[in-house]
Amino acid sequence: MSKLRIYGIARTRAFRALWVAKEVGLDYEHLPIEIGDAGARTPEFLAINPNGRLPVIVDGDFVLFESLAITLYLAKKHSFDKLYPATLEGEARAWQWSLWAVTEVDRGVNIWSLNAVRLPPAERDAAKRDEALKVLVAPFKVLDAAVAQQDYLLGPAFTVADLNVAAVISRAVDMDLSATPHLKAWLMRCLDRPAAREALALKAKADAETPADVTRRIAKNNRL
Ligand SMILES: N[C@@H](CCC(=O)N[C@@H](CS)C(=O)NCC(=O)O)C(=O)O
Repeated sequence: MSKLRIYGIARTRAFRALWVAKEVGLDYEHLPIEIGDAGARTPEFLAINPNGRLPVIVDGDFVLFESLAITLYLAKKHSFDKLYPATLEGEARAWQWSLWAVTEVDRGVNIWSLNAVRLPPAERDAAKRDEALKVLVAPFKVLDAAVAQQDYLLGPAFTVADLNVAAVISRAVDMDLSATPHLKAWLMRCLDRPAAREALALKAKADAETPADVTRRIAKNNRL
């Protein structure tokens, strides 16, 4: 059977799939394709993921898009009862935190990061940046409280719930997180894992090589 294929340059949400693949020690092939007409919008790519978005995985005959569906699938398949909770309630909590991350904090962290760090300085919108920080105050307090009394979201052990939330807010490491010290310590714990560091190194390299025009397109296409 062919190796698992992960499509998407590590600067994108493909980072999440790369992290989980490294976390569970998979032998995979990474196809670091870019967003847009020359990458995720080519007819060949659209035949795999009609959304024209990254990431997508191909695992044998099985094709899956949505980054957090990918992390949950790979964790369940390759690390059941370790990275992936074995109990019904544990699994539901992992889903809860994953859906929470996508709905409550994904967009805010992205808007903040583009307008605080990634767009060329003259093109950053301070109003959007400040609004994003305001939107994040309440959910970040929720996350801070969730990890105030325990090391990880589901208890003493790192699970896919932590991986998903930490991956979604990974760019928040550049924020001032002093108002949420438990969140900050938890995020550093998650991102300091060897698998996370490897995936983050790929992401940092891709960030450094991303032309300003692509960053502008990300902001425009996604209305960030
Ligand atoms: N909810 C999707 C979002 C995927 C997504 O929007 N990916 C971005 C890159 S991070 C993309 O491919 N954008 C295409 C574009 O900007 O044209 C997921 O989590 O996988």
